[in-house]
Amino acid sequence: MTTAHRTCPLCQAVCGLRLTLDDAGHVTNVKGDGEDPFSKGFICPKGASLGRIDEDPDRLRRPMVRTGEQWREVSWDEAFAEVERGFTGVTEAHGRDAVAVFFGNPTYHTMAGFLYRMPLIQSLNTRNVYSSGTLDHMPKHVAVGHVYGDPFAISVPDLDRTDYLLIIGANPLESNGSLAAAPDYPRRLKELRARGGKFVVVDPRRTRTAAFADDHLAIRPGTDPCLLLAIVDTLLTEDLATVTLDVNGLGELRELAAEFPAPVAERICGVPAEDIVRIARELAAAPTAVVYARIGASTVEFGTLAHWLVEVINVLTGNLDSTGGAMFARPATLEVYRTGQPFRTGNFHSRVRGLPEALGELPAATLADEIETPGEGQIRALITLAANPVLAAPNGPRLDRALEDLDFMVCVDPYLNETTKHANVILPPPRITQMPHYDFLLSMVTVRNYARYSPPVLPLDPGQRSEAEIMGRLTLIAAGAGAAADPAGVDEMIIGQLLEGAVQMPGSPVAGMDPAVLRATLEGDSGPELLLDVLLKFGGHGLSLAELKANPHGIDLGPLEPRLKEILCTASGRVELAPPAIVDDLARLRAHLAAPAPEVVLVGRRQLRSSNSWLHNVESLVGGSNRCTLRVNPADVAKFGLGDRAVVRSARGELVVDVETDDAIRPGVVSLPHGWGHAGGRQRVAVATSGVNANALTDEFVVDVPSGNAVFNGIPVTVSPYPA
Ligand SMILES: Nc1nc2c(c(=O)[nH]1)N[C@H]1C(S)=C(S)[C@@H](COP(=O)(O)OP(=O)(O)OC[C@H]3O[C@@H](n4cnc5c(=O)[nH]c(N)nc54)[C@H](O)[C@@H]3O)O[C@H]1N2
Ligand SMILES: Nc1nc2c(c(=O)[nH]1)N[C@H]1C(S)=C(S)[C@@H](COP(=O)(O)OP(=O)(O)OC[C@H]3O[C@@H](n4cnc5c(=O)[nH]c(N)nc54)[C@H](O)[C@@H]3O)O[C@H]1N2
Ligand code: SF4
Ligand SMILES: [Mo]
Repeated sequence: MTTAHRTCPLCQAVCGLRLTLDDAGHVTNVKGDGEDPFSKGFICPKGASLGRIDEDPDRLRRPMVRTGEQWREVSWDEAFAEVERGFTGVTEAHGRDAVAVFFGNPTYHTMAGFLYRMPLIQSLNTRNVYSSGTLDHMPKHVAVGHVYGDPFAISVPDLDRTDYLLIIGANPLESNGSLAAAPDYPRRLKELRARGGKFVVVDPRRTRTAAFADDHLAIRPGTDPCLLLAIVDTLLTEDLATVTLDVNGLGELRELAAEFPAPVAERICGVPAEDIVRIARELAAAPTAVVYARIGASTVEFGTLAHWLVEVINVLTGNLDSTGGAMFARPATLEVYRTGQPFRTGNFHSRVRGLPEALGELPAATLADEIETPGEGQIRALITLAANPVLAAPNGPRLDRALEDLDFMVCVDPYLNETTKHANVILPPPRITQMPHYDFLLSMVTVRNYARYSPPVLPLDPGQRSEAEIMGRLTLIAAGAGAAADPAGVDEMIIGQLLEGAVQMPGSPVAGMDPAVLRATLEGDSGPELLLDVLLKFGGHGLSLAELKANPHGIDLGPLEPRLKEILCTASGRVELAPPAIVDDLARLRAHLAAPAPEVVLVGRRQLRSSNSWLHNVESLVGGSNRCTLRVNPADVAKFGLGDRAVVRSARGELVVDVETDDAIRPGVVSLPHGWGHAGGRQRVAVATSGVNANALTDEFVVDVPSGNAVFNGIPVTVSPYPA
């Protein structure tokens, strides 16, 4: 029996886990790591199932190649040679833009997903870069990009010190938090209360988080910008604002907000005006307060407007970059993603729908258009890395058909599932316990500064390839270096670039030094470890890999501290409260509000034991409360005469669903979780679960225009009994 410690990679809470393994290397027990200074022993049912997830017999262990309907296992060399053939065939015949790449959610949780993303994109040299970013948080990047100049100026609620937390469209008691990494939300929210604080939830459903809150406003989906504008209007007309930062646009903001006083917002949002005014006054009066918004205010038609207004309110109440308010974490690794240049979108546009690029990506909502529409630049090949867009992207069934028509597809994924079944080659990464782990991206959004490195618990099997090597080889193939080139060359190239940048940076502690001398001081047993070492050494806390290895439970790096001055990079040097690129989108909101509101709208929900589309193959995580059902208010069940099942129709599709009566949901709103409807793959448990693909109802033609983000909440639908 051995004990190993590692960070759980399954969600954004970054919990430390303590694994017990038997002599054969099987995980026999998983507990929260009580010695982790951040998670202090917290664990959820997914973390507790890590062993079952890791040893799932349906996980692919060797590369797979498909001929027609037939799959066969092949050697790694054969697989990479096949990838090279497919890739060069397409680029030689149709050019670089004919190859698209799609980075899915788990790439935010793996070292390889962070370290090799840019090298792969650069060597692909295609405009067709897609990710789950445009299914999730692109509105946040675009909003903060325009307000602070830096699209990575992502603040988090200073959860452990705030006196007042307004949560908009997030359900951290089930999701365990998002873009605000905070293991054990329940404890942290209890502590907020215990110190005399208060928290309020805005959500069309009385979620577990809302039920636990002091106050719950059951808003009509998609209308948050109006509620937030009414809060801004109250703050400004009642003279409650305390702006402590240098800002532009206050006058314009006052005029814009005046269009949406609380009584107007009441009619649009279905939230009483006096509640809106009270919340505004409470936000202003609390010693410290913070507004925090997630999916329910992001994957909506006006997600960028909502996220802009969240920033505006945090600035107006004097809580941005201030203790107990919205603060920026200081990660331990070098923040390579910050360019210091003012942000803009639309550096290029998508070919078919003319949608603007954001952060170098095109919207996932237009991927099917780009595959199906003939002409110069049509996508003929696709590389997916940890992505299941058939279940995750709007109008998934259309993508399912479009993927069928590709000339070549390669997937880096442990499963043969709804998306990867279309691949010509599947390259499986190792098991979780065989991977090193460091949260490069999540440490940008921790509610306390914190660092933890987890070396692999188990070695690779003979001949197996690490995810870093897989991505390194894809990078080399795309660069034309061939399937046999040594991927260590990619690591050395990145290390060289980082060291070169560091010695050239004025004021850097290593300015003017010889990169080769610095290279010799780096330590690490693999490419990712060497890269982590260099990023730590030039990072904000001056750490090293050796120090992290000496502290296997993680290192607490202290409470968040103000740092907007370092991050702010607008052209004006001020916080832009009314950036034209965002304010212009209010015209679209006005036009939307002028049309009649639909009688019923669909929203999603996250489930404690799911992780988007990929944990439904583990028996302990499905069944019981974790089912794919349509939640309907009893008044609507009666109104539409529903029985156990119902037909839900939208502009894009229709589904027959199991109905669950739920008085916690607002009348006129129905909720269906995503990531279900498993079909056509080799995940035996998942395929046997009932459930439907919620994204058969979502509409790829409706997006949040400034960010191109997909819309999953507030979808107009009709609901009728089944059978009729
Ligand atoms: N257990 C579990 N945890 C997860 C995941 C998972 O699948 N399962 N997924 C992970 C991922 S990828 C992410 S991005 C995060 C997301 O983390 P969260 O955003 O906290 O998760 P959701 O449950 O999607 O919460 C969105 C809430 O918004 C509400 N809502 C819907 N429409 C509106 C609206 O128009 N306005 C308002 N105000 N609210 C609305 C929904 O009812 C829902 O309760 O969770 C992560 N964690
Ligand atoms: N209707 C609706 N749709 C939604 C949402 C919603 O709320 N409602 N939420 C959206 C959001 S926020 C997100 S983030 C997306 C998520 O959607 P995706 O980005 O597609 O992510 P997942 O469904 O989590 O899993 C993607 C794939 O990663 C594979 N995988 C798991 N671990 C690893 C690994 O270590 N390495 C590799 N290479 N692969 C791995 C899995 O087998 C799976 O095939 O869904 C979006 N879709
Ligand atoms: S809350 Fe998230 S990080 Fe923590 S154990 Fe559960 S899945 Fe893992
Ligand atoms: Mo997400």
